Amino acid sequence: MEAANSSAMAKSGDSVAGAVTPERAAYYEKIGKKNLAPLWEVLKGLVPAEPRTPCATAMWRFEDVKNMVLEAGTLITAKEAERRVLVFENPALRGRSRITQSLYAGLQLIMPGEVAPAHRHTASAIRLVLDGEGAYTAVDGEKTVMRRGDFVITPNWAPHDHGNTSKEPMIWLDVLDLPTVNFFDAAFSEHLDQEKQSNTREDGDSYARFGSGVLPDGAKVLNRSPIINYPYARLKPVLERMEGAGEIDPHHGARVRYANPFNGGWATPTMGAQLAMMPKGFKGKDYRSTDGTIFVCLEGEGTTKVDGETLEWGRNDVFVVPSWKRYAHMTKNKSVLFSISDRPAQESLGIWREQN
Ligand code: 1HN
Repeated sequence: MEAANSSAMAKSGDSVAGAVTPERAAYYEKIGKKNLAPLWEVLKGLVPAEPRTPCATAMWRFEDVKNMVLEAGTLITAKEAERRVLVFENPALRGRSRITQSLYAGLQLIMPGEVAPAHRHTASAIRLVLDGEGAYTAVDGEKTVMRRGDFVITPNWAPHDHGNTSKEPMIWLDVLDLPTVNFFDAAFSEHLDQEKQSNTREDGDSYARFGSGVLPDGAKVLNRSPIINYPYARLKPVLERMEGAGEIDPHHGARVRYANPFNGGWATPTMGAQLAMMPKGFKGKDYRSTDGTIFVCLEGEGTTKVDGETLEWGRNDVFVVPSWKRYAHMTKNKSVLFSISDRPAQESLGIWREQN
């Protein structure tokens, strides 16, 4: 097998070694039987001169996906499904439950009165609320009611359950580092005895304690944010302030990072999220970085040019820009774009790069 793969790689132009002569082929066949393979036939593919992602640029319009996930609401309950989610599958990575090589993303629906039972897993999750208002998530004994635009964190191994006590369906984007955790073969999960966690902390406790410019004395320093919910209502005025003051990055607009208050770093060690406001008529400069990035339009309308392809986005549309593809945003109206990627993981490995 190894020998056959090596010759296929050679044909695709990854060989540094020239032709696979009959003598070499026979040799590859012989060593292949001992689970050995010649590095020189695959070296170029293993150490490309620059990133060559198999991931494709892709976009999902909320108008389409909303109706499809609502239809799932007539076919299966949240309890039966455990989580009723449509997975955003990168069109070039179908069947692998991922939107980029390292990240999973999906659209979750919870209908009025439903409960998504308590469980925990080693993958970290974030949620960005897109539609509806008033469902809650409970994380580690703290319940938080979610509103549109809220950014909610479920740290790794934290027990979590969701419920919808409102009268409307609630839809949010989930992003998890599942492909990353599974890549390391480090995944565990379990169900909790109680379907719904009992409250051990007051609602809003983590934001009050850690999101107010102080840190409680003696708080244990964590490598991820202790804040469960970063409410959009608190963040939008920050963007307005920056934009109003002209603090507008030529590529990204007026942008903030969802920060870990302990160290100013990213909210989770594997996934980093940002929120950017761009004025009407913004013409962003070209940018690229090694973190394939998921974008969500929270407000406004615009276009993003990715390697010559133009994506047109509006409210709640989701799109993905693969690693190292050049992109530039332009807006028709004042817009707010959420983005998330594996940048913290890459930074901790010292491999993240950007080019302005
Ligand atoms: C999960 O726990 C949630 O808690 C959503 O809402 C999506 C996808 C795979 C594995 C666990 C949730 C998930 C998930």
